[in-house]
Amino acid sequence: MDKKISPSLMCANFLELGKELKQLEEHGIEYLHIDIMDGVFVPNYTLGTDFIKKLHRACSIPLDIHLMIDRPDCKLDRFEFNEDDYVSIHYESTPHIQRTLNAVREAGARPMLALNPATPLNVVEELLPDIDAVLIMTVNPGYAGQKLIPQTLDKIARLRKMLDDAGYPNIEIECDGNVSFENATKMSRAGANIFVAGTSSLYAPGADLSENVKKFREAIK
Ligand code: S6P
Ligand code: MG
Repeated sequence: MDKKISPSLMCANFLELGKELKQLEEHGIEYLHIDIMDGVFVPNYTLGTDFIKKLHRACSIPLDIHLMIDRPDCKLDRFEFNEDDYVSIHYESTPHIQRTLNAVREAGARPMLALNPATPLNVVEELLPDIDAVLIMTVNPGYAGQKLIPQTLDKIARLRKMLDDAGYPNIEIECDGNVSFENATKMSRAGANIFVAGTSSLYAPGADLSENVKKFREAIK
């Protein structure tokens, strides 16, 4: 499966965002990861609905919208989605996960199921026809700059096998949290193919974004 990079825009330099987006487009970056937090599902606030609209107009890269919000089912209509955008829904964030994933599809986007580090993989089994991807959180959601939870590497490998064995080889696996260059190689080998790149790689302090994109591509080859 093609390996794809999804830079986490909450980690970008907002004072230089236009320039950074151009660089990402020139490098053929596949997705832009947009963290939406509501201070309830996770204890933090980040990006929002207007930012998504502006990105849709300013940039051709599809969005990978990570909803860390309570009851996304009641709030989907506040968001603008394009057909190539991914929208990830946390298993614990809504009482009827299957219905909410389908609501994402009906809203015109691609549904991704998000699993916290402690959420077991067996919840995926009943949702295979409803999803295009699974997001494996490799840290607990809420903050950039955390440390990898080591057992999530094996979780990626077990998920890839489960998807292939069940006849769903096209369901993608994204990983998010401390995807450093070194961890990205391990995640890629375990079977992930979309990588959220934040402060531990593309946006590491003092480093050059273009150089880091090249280094990241090498890491996930
Ligand atoms: C965390 C959020 C992530 C972070 C990303 C930061 O709740 O969902 O998308 O922005 O993990 O990357 P790093 O390399 O600082 O962990
Ligand atoms: Mg995220």
